Amino acid sequence: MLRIAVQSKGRLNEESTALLREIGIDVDDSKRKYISKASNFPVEMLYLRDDDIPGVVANGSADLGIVGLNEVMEKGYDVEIVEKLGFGGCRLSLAIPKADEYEGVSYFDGKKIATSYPAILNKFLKENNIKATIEVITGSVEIAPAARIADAIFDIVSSGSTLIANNLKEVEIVLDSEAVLIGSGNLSPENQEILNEIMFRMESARISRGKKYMLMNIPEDAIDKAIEILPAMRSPTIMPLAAKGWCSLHSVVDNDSLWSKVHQLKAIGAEGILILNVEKIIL
Ligand code: PRT
Ligand code: ZN
Repeated sequence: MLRIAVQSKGRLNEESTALLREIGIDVDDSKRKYISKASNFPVEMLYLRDDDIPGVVANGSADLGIVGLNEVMEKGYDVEIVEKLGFGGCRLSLAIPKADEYEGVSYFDGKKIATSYPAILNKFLKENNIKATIEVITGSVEIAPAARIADAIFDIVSSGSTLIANNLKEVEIVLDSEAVLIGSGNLSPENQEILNEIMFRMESARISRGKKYMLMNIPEDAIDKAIEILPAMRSPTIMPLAAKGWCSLHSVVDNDSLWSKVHQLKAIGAEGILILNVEKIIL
């Protein structure tokens, strides 16, 4: 049984459990439960505050954890990053009052900076030889300059609208973050096998995302052009049709280029184009 720590509520909870469901692990995330077993896979979920996840993975209370890279770096525990998960994207940035001139990090010399991430900030200041005071506050960091608690802030930025609403501007990005799967690095052989299966399924889920399956009828003499338009995993599947001179062509395409491909294929004579969702791709 492999134990995975995930955030109990908050920004990462939903996508963490959705990811596990996407790879076929039946997660019961009725949020009042602290621990719950998946019904169809040998994993047990441990629901915690995100701040506690790196620690429980480091001390072996959980085998894996899903948490923001920002929390992992701040806590500084000896855990390994098994996989970047592609959601919960944000950055840890320094921001200052909008009206202030900014010509470089020396701006922060002698200043007071409010943050919930003192360890990451301290490291950045040291590396840049800046002597500033760190004021640790655990919430509403963005109000610190207006409230005269600090001159500047070091906080999570995503869209940037919180900074704008508080008359602040982002001047240095210190860390790019996203949700990561972390592990302690010493699993039993049995749990390592479970992790391998999870990684195998995650890879398949990653490849399948944003893909569509396309099939169409196409005149035989347009096949070469169609193959140029549709580079598939190896090459498109082509099957003869009962109607002479026609065949059926199947391929997988990126959602982003779907409509441009549809128009290119119609231009070379494709008809009856069907577009279907892809459930899973295993290479
Ligand atoms: O209760 P618990 O301790 O578990 O949760 P929490 O309140 O500490 O964290 P939570 O749920 O707010 O965030 C969890 C993780 O989501 C963070 O550690 C980040 O890795 C990630 N994440 C992604 C974010 C954001 N985007 C984000 N925008 N975390 C916080 N914010 C906040 C930020 O603090 C700021 O107040 O949103 C505001 C900025 O957003 P924009 O879009 O206005 O720039
Ligand atoms: Zn937290």
